[in-house]
Amino acid sequence: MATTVALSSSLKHHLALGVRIPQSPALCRRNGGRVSTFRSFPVAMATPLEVCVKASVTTPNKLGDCPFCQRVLLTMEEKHLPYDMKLVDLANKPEWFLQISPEGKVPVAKLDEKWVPDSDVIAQTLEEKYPDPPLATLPEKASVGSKIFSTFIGFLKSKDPSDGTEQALLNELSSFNDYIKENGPFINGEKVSAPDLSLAPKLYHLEIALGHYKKWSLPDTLPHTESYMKVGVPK
Ligand SMILES: N[C@@H](CCC(=O)N[C@@H](CS)C(=O)NCC(=O)O)C(=O)O
Repeated sequence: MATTVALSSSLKHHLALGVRIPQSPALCRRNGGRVSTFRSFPVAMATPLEVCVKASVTTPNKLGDCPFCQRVLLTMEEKHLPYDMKLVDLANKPEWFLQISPEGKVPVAKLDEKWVPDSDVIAQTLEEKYPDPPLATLPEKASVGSKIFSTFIGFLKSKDPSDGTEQALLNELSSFNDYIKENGPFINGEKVSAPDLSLAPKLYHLEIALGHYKKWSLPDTLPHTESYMKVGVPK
């Protein structure tokens, strides 16, 4: 399944393997604190899309742990769009960045000569401007798994083991498990779609953060969620 491999490869590169984007060294240039990276794709696009994303706090010149940025990059990858990635140190935001993102948030992408914030808006705009391959789903599918991230953050921040936050997360993961069992392997069935590109990076963060801070792991009772979490490529 070509798309499966593409998502797997993208996620591995972005998330698991030190977040490198497949690139030609000749196309990677560094200027000041910025790293500009773009891939060459066989698309009729003169200039790569510019996108500001979070820089790693531990490794210089690497993509950081922002699932919203990763969603935008994955969307560009799935749509075979060349992009020019600017890594932003969120602990020390440069002036050029604050001018294009007054709220100081990433991701921000330059679309039609305008800097556009927010991964929801960027993904939607990319879908409208570059409809091929289509990634949109029916509205009822677009919201599948959409409460997992907020319940994960609730549990992560919780200091009281009996406050119900773990159970709230388990309920969402369990609903997702049932959904994927019936409808998978991806949210829209056989093919990757926009909600997968939003959810997969968040599940990756969930696994790493809860494993590290709470010594928590997904229960064996959720095998479909687990296989989906294996870089978004269900077995
Ligand atoms: N709703 C926004 C959320 C973006 C967001 O919260 N980004 C975080 C990084 S993961 C950020 O830029 N935070 C600003 C900061 O840390 O100073 C989206 O979907 O793009």
